[in-house]
Amino acid sequence: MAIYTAGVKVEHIEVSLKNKPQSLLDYSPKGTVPVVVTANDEVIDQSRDIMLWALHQADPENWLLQNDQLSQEEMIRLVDTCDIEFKPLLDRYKYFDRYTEFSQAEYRLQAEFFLQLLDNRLAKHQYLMNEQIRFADIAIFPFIRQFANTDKIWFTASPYRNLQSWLDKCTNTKLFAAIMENK
Ligand SMILES: N[C@@H](CCC(=O)N[C@@H](CS)C(=O)NCC(=O)O)C(=O)O
Repeated sequence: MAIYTAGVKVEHIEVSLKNKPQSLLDYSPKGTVPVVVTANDEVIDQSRDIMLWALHQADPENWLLQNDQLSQEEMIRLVDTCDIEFKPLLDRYKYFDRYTEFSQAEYRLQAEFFLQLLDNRLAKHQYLMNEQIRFADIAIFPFIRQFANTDKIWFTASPYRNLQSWLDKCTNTKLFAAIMENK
């Protein structure tokens, strides 16, 4: 979505994760997608960094809050909290049968700190930073979508009302529809 919004041209090569091509592993031995190889042969293999790479080239909707350094830093910290603290708990909640230390409900409870944190922000404005979609919304909502889809009945009945309507807004954007169509 960041690449699309920035209008950066990329050649998109889909790979089979069950049969990873050697060229992928040569560029990025950890073998996960997405990976960007730039015109200067620089390798970027974290989604967050790929988004920043695209938006630093063009940011027509000011997703990076370029005129407000403090908010920009706060936003990047929020995305890092999602990647570093929330995402491992999401994986445990989703694949609880592979992680036997706690039950699925316990993993969910551990992850709820992040739902609450987002819900509190969304009580103040429609999106995570202000009244418009920004980098943080786009970087975080796919993970909340995965979380919600793990047990839809639980998520719908949960007290995170602001988060629920924000997730609806993010998934109902034209941008998301356009990206999913391109897949
Ligand atoms: N931290 C990486 C995670 C990338 C990642 O785990 N990608 C998954 C697909 S969404 C993958 O390639 N899995 C295949 C594998 O681990 O073999 C990022 O943000 O880009």
